[in-house]
Amino acid sequence: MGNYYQKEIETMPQEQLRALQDQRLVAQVKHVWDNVPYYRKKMEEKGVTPADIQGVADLYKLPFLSKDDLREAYPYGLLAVPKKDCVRIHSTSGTTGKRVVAFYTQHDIDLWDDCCARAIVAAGGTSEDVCHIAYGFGLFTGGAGLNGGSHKVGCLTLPMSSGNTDRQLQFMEDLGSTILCCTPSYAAYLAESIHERGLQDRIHLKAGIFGAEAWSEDMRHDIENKLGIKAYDIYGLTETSGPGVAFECAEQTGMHINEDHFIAEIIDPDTGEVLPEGSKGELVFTAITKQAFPLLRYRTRDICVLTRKPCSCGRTHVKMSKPMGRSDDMLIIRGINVFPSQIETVLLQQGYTANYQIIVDRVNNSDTFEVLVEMNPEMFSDSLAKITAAEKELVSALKAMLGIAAKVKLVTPKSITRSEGKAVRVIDKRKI
Ligand code: DLL
Repeated sequence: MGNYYQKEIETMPQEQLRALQDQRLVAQVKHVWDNVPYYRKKMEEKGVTPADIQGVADLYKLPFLSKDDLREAYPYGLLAVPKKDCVRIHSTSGTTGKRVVAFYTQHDIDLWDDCCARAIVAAGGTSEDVCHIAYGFGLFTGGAGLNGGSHKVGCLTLPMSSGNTDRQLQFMEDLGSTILCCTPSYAAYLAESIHERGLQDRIHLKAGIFGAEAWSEDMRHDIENKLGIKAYDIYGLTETSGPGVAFECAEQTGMHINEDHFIAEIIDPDTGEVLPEGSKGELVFTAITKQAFPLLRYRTRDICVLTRKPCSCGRTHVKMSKPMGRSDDMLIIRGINVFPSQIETVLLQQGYTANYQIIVDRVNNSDTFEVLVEMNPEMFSDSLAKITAAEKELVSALKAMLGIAAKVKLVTPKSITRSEGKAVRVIDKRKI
């Protein structure tokens, strides 16, 4: 069965796993009740106390947490340990520009690294491998998470970060990278660059661990064929530590959720009702081992399906499908989370109206991102140079808010079609 990392836990019989979750959940609810007044108040409002939670079967009694709670409690309101016990912060964009901030103790980092190590091992990684990490390093969790996991597996780790394709390819060739970790769109771009430069014979990759954004089976096959590798999906979100909440094994029919650390539920996004296994709905996570930022019943807004069908790899942990969409309006463009409301905030701050349209497409496996903005009537007679300068200003303001570059086009007033119902702010042409 290959080289298993933490095999005992990953192949634990389901009843035993459930008992472990029961015990960890009870302790976690107490920890949160004792240390997070914000969540305690939510529990009190729902008339629930820790005594009501004896195990996973009682989970439904707890209140949900959402991105709005994170915004309300920003920055320290959900912290469950003294600040002095935290060693790291990661962050991602929030709904109106306020960032989501996640905190980690050293123990949290250690468990997170374990989760990422499992993903690397499931992709065939061993201490013989050279693990090339081209996810961004910094506030984004991708680089740090896979870096920690790679160390645990004992791979020779290359913390490349993203960008600078020439250097990526040079190191990949010179150092003999065997596992590539990055977003699927960057993997596709690297694959194309390798072909354009005729480097196929000098690259020795065998596997890729790609996630942080949606990617189709077609895209998987394209990357696999171009790079001569097996491409594995990996899932996670900043709020639950980062990548490694779930990962694919060689069967490639969904991602095993690390159930010793996270309890997964599927709910109806409209009513909040818990749905039976196999139903399509919103994924909700309860973190049962995290110390610093232990979110209970956190609504991910990702729509997917869970299955407990036995897997040929021997792992017993539940599998989630690839996310099939979102129950909110968040877009993921080149791996970055973008909310239309953030764009609106920038436009209003800069004196424009809220008449805009976001056009996203995928050309040559890379996302394009354009924002059409109606100019104000007084700008209509401005010179081309003045309009170009205004567009440039908007490009920088949007970049500062979103952390990603958009193409901005100022269009004539009233030229963006008005809708009779909800405004059509986003045209997403990507087929994923
Ligand atoms: O994207 C963490 C991550 C880094 C995952 C590297 C995998 C690899 P956030 O920036 O907080 O965290 O974005 C989380 O990204 O709710 C999903 O909507 C989406 N997402 C993450 N992984 C996948 C995936 C990281 N494999 C949000 N497929 C999540 C589709 C994904 N969507």
